Amino acid sequence: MKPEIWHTALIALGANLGEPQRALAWAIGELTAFGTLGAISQFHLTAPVGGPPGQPDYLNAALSLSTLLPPEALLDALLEIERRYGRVRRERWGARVLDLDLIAYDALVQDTPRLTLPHPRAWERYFVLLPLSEVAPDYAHPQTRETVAQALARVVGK
Ligand code: PH2
Ligand code: MG
Ligand code: MG
Repeated sequence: MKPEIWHTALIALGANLGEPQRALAWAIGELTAFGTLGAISQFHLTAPVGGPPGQPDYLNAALSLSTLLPPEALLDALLEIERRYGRVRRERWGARVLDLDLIAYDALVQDTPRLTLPHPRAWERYFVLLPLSEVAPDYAHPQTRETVAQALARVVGK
C-alpha cells in the first residue's frame, strides 16, 4: 500500500471586486475539501499593485493547508474554486472577484510552464508577505533561505 504523505501548502487569497469578504470566507470553506486547514491570517486591505489604474483596494489573506494532493492537482483545485465562484480571466493583474495563489509547497523548488514554486514574486510583495507572516513567519524560501518575516521587514523597510 502506498503511504499517505501529507504536504504543507501556503496559499494566498485576494479579491477586489464584488464582495471580497464573502469571497475569501467562501474559498476558505471550499479548501477544506482538499486537506486540513492550519493557520489562517486576518483579512488585510491592501493597495493594488500593478494592473490598470483606479482599481479598488484588495482584501488579502493567507493560510496553510495540510494536503495529500501533489502541487499540480492542488493548483487545479484552486483554479476550480476560482471558476466556481465566478471568476472570469481578463487582463493580467486586472481586478478580480477571487484569486487563489499557491505560494509554496513544502520546500519544493520547481519551475515548469504551469507552476513555479515558490511563487516567483511572493517574497517581494507586501500584500502576500503581510498575511503570510501571520501564518508561517519562519518559513524560509528554499533557495534564498530568507524567512517570510525577514522578507516582510525588508519590503516594509525599503
Ligand atoms: N494581486 C495581483 C496584482 N496586484 N495587489 C494587491 N494589493 N493584492 C493582490 O492580491 C494583488 C495585487 C495579481 O494576482
Ligand atoms: Mg495573484
Ligand atoms: Mg492567481
